Amino acid sequence: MLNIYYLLRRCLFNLACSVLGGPGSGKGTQCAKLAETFGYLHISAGDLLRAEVKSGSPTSTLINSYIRDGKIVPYEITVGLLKKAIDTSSADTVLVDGFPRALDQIDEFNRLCATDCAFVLFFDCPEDLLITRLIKRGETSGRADDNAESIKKRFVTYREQSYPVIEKYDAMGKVKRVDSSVGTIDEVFSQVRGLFEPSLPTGTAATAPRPPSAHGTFLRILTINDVYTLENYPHFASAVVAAREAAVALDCKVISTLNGDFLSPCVLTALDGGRAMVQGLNLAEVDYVGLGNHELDLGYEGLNARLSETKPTVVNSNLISVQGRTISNDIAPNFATIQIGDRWAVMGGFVTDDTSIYAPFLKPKIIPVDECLNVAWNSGMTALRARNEIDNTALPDLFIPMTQPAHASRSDNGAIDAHFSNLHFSFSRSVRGAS
Ligand code: UP5
Ligand code: MG
Repeated sequence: MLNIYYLLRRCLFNLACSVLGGPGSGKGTQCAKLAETFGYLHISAGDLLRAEVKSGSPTSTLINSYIRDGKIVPYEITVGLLKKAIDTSSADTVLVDGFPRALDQIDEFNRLCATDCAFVLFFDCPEDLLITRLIKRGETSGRADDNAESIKKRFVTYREQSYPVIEKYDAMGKVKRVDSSVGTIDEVFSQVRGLFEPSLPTGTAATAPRPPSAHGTFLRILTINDVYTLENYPHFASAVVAAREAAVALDCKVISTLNGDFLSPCVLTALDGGRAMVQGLNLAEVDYVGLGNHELDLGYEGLNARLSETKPTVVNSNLISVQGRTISNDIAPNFATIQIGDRWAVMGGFVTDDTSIYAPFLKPKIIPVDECLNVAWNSGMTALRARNEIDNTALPDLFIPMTQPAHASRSDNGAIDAHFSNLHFSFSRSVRGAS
C-alpha cells in the first residue's frame, strides 16, 4: 500500500535528476542554487543522514559510524529518509544529491522517483583540489567526516563504488558533466543552470531552418492579408528583414506578399482616402500585393491614385475595370516572374469574381478566376521565354496565386471557394522539385 502511495505521489515529478561527483565536488552548493533559482526540490542523502544522526534516533550511532568511515550506509535507511523528504514537497523537479551511490542502488533510485533518472549531473574535479576544499571546510563545518582520515576513506569508496554508477549512466548517454574545478561557485553555476534552462528555439518562423526536402535554392514566402491597423506592419517588416538575412546562409529566396485588403476598411482610409495605409505599406518590406474586395471601396479614382503610390508590385490578374475605367497594367501588372536560384515562378493576383460582394455603383469587370489562371501562367511563361530565362520548350517551375483566403462559411466568397481546389491543383501540379 505504501509503495503504491509513493508511486502515485512521485508520478507528479516531471524530472528526476541525480547529482553525483566526488566528495566536496560542489553537489550541495550547486543544488542549493538550482533549488533557489528554479524552485526544484533538492534532497541531499548526506544531509538527511547527518540530520538523522543529530536526532539521536535508534539508527543514529550506526549511521554515524558509516559516515566517519566513509562507507555507504545500508540503503534501506537512506531510502526511507529520502521518501519522507520527497513526500513533503510539491516541486515538479527533484534533484537527488549524492544518491544512488552504488550500482545496486540504481533500481531503488528509479522506484523512489517512480521514473527513470532523466540525467546525472556529474561534477568532475581533481582529487587534490577536492581534498583542499574539504580540509578547509572542515575548519568550520563540524562534519564528522571532514578530517584527513575520513576524507581518505571517502575517496576510496567514491572510486570503487560510486564512480561506477556515473560510468553506467554515461554508457546510457545520460551524464551531463560539469568541470567544477574551474572558476568560482557562481561561474560553475552559470554552466549548471544552462543545462536546466529550456532551450529556446533558434529562430522564428521567418528564420526556420532549411527544410530537409529542399533541393537547391528554396523559396520562403512570408504572407499577410487584411491589414486594417498600421501597427501590424513593424512586426511583419522585422520578420521579412530577419528572413532575408537568414536566407543567405540557407540558400533561400525570400519574398513577402500581402494578399488583399490593405487600403480599406479602416478609420484612416475613411479620413484620408487610404494615403496613410499606403505610406505604412511602403515601409512594411512587402514585395508583392494583390487586390482584395475592399480595395475597391475607394472607387476608381481613389484606387488608381493609391496604387500609383504603392511601392510593392501590385499584381492584378483579373480586375479589368472599376466604374467603367480600366485598371492600367502599368500600375498593376497581371503577372510577375520570380527567380528562385536557377528556377522561375510565375505569380498571379486575383480578386473574387463574385460581384455581389462589391457595392453596386462600382460595377467591377472581373475575369473569372478559372479563366485567367491560364492567362497569367501563359503570360509569365511567354515573358520568361522572350527574355531567354527559360528555353522555348521549358515551363516555369511554380505558379503562385495571390488571393485572399476564403472561408467556406462566408457565403459571399462562395465563388472563390469553388475555385480553390483548382488553384491548389494548379499550384501543386506546377511544382517541379521546388519546396
Ligand atoms: N566549493 C564548492 N564549489 C566551489 C568552487 N567552485 N570554488 C571554490 N570552492 C568551492 O562543496 C564542498 C566545499 O567546496 C564547500 O566548502 C564549498 O563552499 C566549496 P559542497 O558543495 O559541499 O560539495 P559536495 O559535493 O556536496 O560535498 P560533500 O562533502 O557533501 O560530498 P560527499 O559526497 O562526500 O558527502 P555526502 O554528504 O553526500 O555524504 C556524506 C556521507 O554520507 C558519505 O560518505 C556516506 O558515508 C554517507 N552517505 C551514504 O551512505 N549514502 C548516501 O546515499 C549518501 C551519503
Ligand atoms: Mg554535499
